[in-house]
Amino acid sequence: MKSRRNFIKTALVGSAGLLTYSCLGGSEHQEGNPKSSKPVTKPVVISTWKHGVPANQAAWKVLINNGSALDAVETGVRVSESDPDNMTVGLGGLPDREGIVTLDACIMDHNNNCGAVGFLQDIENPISVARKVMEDTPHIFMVGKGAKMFALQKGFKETNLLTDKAKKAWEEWKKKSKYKPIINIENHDTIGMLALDNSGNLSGACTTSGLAYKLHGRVGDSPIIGAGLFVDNEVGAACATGVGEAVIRIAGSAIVVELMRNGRTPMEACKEAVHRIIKKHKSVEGLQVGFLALNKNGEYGGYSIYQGFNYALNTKDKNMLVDADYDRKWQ
Ligand code: SD4
Repeated sequence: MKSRRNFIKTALVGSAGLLTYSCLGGSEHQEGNPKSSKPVTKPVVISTWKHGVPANQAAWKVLINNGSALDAVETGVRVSESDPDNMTVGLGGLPDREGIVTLDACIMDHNNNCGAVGFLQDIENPISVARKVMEDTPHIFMVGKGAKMFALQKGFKETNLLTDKAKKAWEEWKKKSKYKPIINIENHDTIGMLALDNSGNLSGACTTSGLAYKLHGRVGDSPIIGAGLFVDNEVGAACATGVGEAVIRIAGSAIVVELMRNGRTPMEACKEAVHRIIKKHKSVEGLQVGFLALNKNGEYGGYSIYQGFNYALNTKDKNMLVDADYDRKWQ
């Protein structure tokens, strides 16, 4: 929680889009969104939120060693999944209202191969289970007990994902049991990662513990191909973060990719998808959604309903946290 609060503070201070991130080796500063209009040098990796920074670093090592985008995104998001201090992904994720941590994840490669797991319990790295579903089964999406059984058969070990810190937060929440997600503070640190490798291939991964204190059994957009993540190697890739129900309603990530296919830049595509969400809801009060996109030329962009969404970016000459553009301020 503490690190997220710090992030909120940073995001607020950086309201004009100026953001400094000292851990980024070189403390780069970036004003606003570097809407790249020219192709950038391969490889490129982008991922949602500040925890994307260490995740990108792991992915980058794979990419600069000529590894595949697929290996890069899996390696990258595993960092967030295994970080007990990240309270919305993997180990240490906030539980549902019954106190049970349930995880959702999906992965997609440059050949439209994809794998996903939903409502998975007791397994620290759901993204790797999703990859096994993709590579070792004729299926795409496995959920619940079956997904866990499959993971155990594949050699994943059973882990208690509910850390003391998350348990305490849940016990505190139970006192009032009020279900009101607070935008940019709770519930919005899913990691979605998109990469373009040296061979020019795109892949993506998305993993989350979902909305904190959700109803037991609820699954959001993150493991749904076309909603939380979509990759089309001819065009580009996109992923989403925020309130999953809103993303699913417009097939968010698939729409972003289609908009890029029709000529939009990644940022324009994300913006248009966000506007579609706004249009389809009577009110978006308290409803945060952010999209991130990367096209075949290595151009990238992000856009969110509310201010505060940011993403980590690595290219050969950039290593930074970028404030995404947004439709409105949230305070
Ligand atoms: C969900 N989209 O389960 C996820 C939550 C999220 O950052 O993105 N958190 O709806």
